[in-house]
Amino acid sequence: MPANLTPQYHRAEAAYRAAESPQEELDCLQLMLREIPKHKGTDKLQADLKAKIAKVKAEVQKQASKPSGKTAAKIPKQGAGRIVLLGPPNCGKSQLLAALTRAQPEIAPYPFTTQAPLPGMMAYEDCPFQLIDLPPVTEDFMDPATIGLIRGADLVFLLVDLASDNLIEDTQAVLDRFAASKTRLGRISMLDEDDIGVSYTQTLLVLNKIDDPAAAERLALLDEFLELPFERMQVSATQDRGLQELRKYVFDTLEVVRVYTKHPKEKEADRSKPFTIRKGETLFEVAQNVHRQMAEDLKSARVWGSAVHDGTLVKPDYQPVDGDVVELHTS
Ligand SMILES: Nc1nc2c(ncn2[C@@H]2O[C@H](COP(=O)(O)OP(=O)(O)O)[C@@H](O)[C@H]2O)c(=O)[nH]1
Ligand SMILES: [Mg+2]
Repeated sequence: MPANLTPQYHRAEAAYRAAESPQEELDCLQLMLREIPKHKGTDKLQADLKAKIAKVKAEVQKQASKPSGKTAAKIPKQGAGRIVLLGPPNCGKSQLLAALTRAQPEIAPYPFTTQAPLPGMMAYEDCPFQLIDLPPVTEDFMDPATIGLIRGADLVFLLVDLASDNLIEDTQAVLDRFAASKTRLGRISMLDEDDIGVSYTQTLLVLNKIDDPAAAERLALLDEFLELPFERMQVSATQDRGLQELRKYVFDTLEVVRVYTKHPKEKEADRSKPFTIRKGETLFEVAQNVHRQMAEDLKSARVWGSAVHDGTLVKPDYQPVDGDVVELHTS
């Protein structure tokens, strides 16, 4: 029997995939259990959810009973998506953050200069994305915040240092960290169908330092020894090579749709800042970005854009396309 899961369920599931802490996971799982249609076709899924809830509850309690040490302050999400920079020491994570954003991380030719996750905003045209520079990952070290940040991210940049003769071991060490964890690096972001605890975050292999004279040779070696089943791009963070392509990749891959709002009393749309949603989302999500109350009150809208005639009257479930101008009506 088909499960016929509702949009509400899928939304809760998407939030669960990206939950950054056991408490968040628990909240999402409980919402999923509430939203799941209760019939024979979902019996197994309901049982799985209940088992998962019991397990995560135990995790939450274990955490609560620990003396609260230094739990890093949560970095609020900003922009049209979050990308985290993952890699071994010295591969150029901080340099890349500095090249793509206005953040000013410490950059140095020795390891462990970056001690805490550091965010910055990267723009593709008028669309902002949040980049987070992470402390390095090695065989012996991983910052405790890293797992949650990866799980909650829309995209991981896995950096490889094409100027390092240790690139194979260093990259292997990073991959090993995630191979058996419940947060994994994947070709796409998704939940594992057979084990609902396991969450994959879409990963792009960012081959950095292509300006190094031996970069191509090292890359050939890397491919010979490691299976890296991700899409990839080659860049030089210091020489600004491949960076515009990288920005565009993020925009395209996250399927961002920019919507500009227009006030009914005004002729022109406000072009200063787009509201951003994902392909497949609706005017309801646009209105949510404007104001929570706006979303509740949204009745209809007029749309100017490439997919409709100018000023077409649409319902809140209309799915905007990139560049649409919308006039939201609450009455
Ligand atoms: N040649 C070259 N060096 C780079 C590039 N990106 C970073 N570096 C250098 O690599 C070293 C480590 O960079 P950093 O960003 O601190 O690495 P992190 O530990 O991954 O944050 C610094 O000396 C950077 O200047 C690049 O594209 N080409
Ligand atoms: Mg660094």
